[in-house]
Amino acid sequence: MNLYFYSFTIVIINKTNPLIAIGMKQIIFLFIACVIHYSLHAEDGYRLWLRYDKIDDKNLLSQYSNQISFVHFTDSTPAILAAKEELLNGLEGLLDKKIFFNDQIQDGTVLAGTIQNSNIRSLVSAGDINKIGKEGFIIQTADVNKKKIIVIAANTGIGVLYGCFHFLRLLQTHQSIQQLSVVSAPSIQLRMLDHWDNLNRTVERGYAGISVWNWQTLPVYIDKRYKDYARANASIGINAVALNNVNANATILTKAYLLKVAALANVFRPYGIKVFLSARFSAPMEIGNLKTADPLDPNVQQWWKQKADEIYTYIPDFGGFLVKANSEGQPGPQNYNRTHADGANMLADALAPHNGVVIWRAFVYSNANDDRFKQAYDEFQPLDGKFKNNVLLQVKNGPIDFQPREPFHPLFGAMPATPLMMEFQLTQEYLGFATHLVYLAPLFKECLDADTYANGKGSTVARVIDGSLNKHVVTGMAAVANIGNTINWTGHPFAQANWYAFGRLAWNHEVSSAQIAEEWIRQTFTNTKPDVDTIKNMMLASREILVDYMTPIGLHHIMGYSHHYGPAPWYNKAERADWNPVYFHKADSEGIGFDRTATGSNALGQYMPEVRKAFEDSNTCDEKYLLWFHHVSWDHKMRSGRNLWGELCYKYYTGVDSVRWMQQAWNHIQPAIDAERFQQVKMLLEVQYNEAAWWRNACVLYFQTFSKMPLSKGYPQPDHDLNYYEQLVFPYAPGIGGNQ
Ligand code: GCV
Repeated sequence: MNLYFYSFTIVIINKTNPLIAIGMKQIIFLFIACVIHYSLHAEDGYRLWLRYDKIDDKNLLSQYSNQISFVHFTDSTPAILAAKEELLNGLEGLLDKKIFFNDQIQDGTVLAGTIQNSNIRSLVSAGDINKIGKEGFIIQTADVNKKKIIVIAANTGIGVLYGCFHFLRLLQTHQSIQQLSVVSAPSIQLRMLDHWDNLNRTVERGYAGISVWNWQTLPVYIDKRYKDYARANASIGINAVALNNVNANATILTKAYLLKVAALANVFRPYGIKVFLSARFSAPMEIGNLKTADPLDPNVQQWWKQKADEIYTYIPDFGGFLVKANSEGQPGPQNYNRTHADGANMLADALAPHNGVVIWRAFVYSNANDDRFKQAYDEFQPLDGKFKNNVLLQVKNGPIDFQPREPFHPLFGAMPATPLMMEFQLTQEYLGFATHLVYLAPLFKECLDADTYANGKGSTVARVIDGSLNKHVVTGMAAVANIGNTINWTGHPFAQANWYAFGRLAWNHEVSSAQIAEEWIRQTFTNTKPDVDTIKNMMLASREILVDYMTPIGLHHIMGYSHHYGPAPWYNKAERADWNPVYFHKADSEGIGFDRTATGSNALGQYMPEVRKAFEDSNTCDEKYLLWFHHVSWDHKMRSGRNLWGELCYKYYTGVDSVRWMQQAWNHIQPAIDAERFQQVKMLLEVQYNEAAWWRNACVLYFQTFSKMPLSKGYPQPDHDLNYYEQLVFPYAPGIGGNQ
């Protein structure tokens, strides 16, 4: 349309004044060239990290091109066909040339297939084959009759698919492929996204549009997004997905919806992704006409068995149920004076004949306890060993609720006879929604690398959940998805990095945050080293920056009530005390923080002695966690030499200044970034800056009413008084909330 419009304009100008027209013509052509240039380079972010544009480094391109001309796949199972399509598209895009299928092995062949093929088997070592299990892969260079080839081998079609994605990643990130010897296998079995998507397409705590699942048009209409979603997940090894919100609606278990679920499962299957459903515990009453959902009632048990049998007729590889029970108003076994184990085991029995699993959530808390921190441990730890062996207990990374910083959950390491599954959150419920640039890999790693000391030093959380500490065979890591139907899937272009990082860490929790960031940047934005470094530095610093301007020194849960938008440390009107920010920070004229030592709630007593020891003394406790565990006086001396009040202000002000630094860094690399995403991120950083300043101003003014101390010299006074911040209301706050 643009082109048509401008050529039409030229004709008019030429007719009216030929002299002006020559100069004008040039200007207009220049303009058109710019329009074309812009539209060619416009990036809406839809392709995520799977961008297969021509490699812009000429030498590298010719090296790769010399090494790759043909692909040869040995099988044609659905997974292999998916691998073939991806590899072909990827190679043709990256190398900007036609790639041919070839049955003969020639120089420049990429030979991909399972070890059932004798050619493949003869090229890889038995030792490597044993290491890779069902989903791993081998990529290596080989000489076959003097022909130089690249082999992608696996025990299964899914392994081959993962290998192809890995191989493409090597090219996308400009790695050498001259001497390849990659042997890779996942360290965790279930690598899962949990969608908090409702059947009406709202997404609880979702900030990236409405749900990608269009229940109305399923099962007939298969949106292109479903396949692209599966491709993206497979590219990072995600192999399981819970489609619906854990605050579940039983309707998902009716036949009409199960057929829709089956249609999605059919799209995901070639990509190695199993479908799970969040099951509402009271479903037998709501859609089964039973009078009870008591897990020990034979009719209830029978109902779930029949329901499971029915599901498997539509979805033969159905993964199982994810359950939130007796938490935030959801029904559960405790409604009938039964335990979580009674509830989980009933569902486990129904799924066992089909090899399905139950993922039972440990996110429970109550107002009755003196400290919400302790509830999950108190309820679940005594049940260790009482669950059937197809039950996993899904535990949030920290004891409260996905805060910007939490100590690791005390259940990790405390239930050796039960497989514990990690639950992270990608959707940034407490970390600035999809508006703030926050790279979450450092948060995930902080938890995974924490030492529980359960079996002595080195008993990290990662080793609890990968099963190696207690020899569990069923293992899992889940994350609450940050995906919606917005064009770039996640709202903030950088939020894609969190989806990516989660998948990569679930595959291999030993990879560093920096390496994952670098891979993602190279695939998503640029391969130019200084620009990669600039973006990487921003990403690696971003989480700490957010902690500084939101909840420094161990503050937590001081955000707006219910919608969780912005600061509200003053809030004390919730119907339950443990939903009030004041419950968590406990600021008074003496000081601030939650005493969780033996003189307080003694939540610290839930950790092993070594961990307890590291936290229990306010003078030696890592200051990042100080106010998590101690009520500290305003003039408590910090390691910096400042008193606590001074340090709190320092953190809030530094956090906001650091967002300015991120803005400058981003502006600096403008030439390296396509116009569309550059502008998007630039605008979002400005919103982030404003919101960071809002957090700082509101928190500093509020806490000052207790400390009664002045701001240090040089810190600008907040723009408004405390009353202004307290009166702000947000009818537009996004992310349909839960109940608190
Ligand atoms: C799905 C927090 C969130 C709720 C969420 C809950 C959970 O409380 O605010 O929206 O509900 O966690 O994890 O179950």
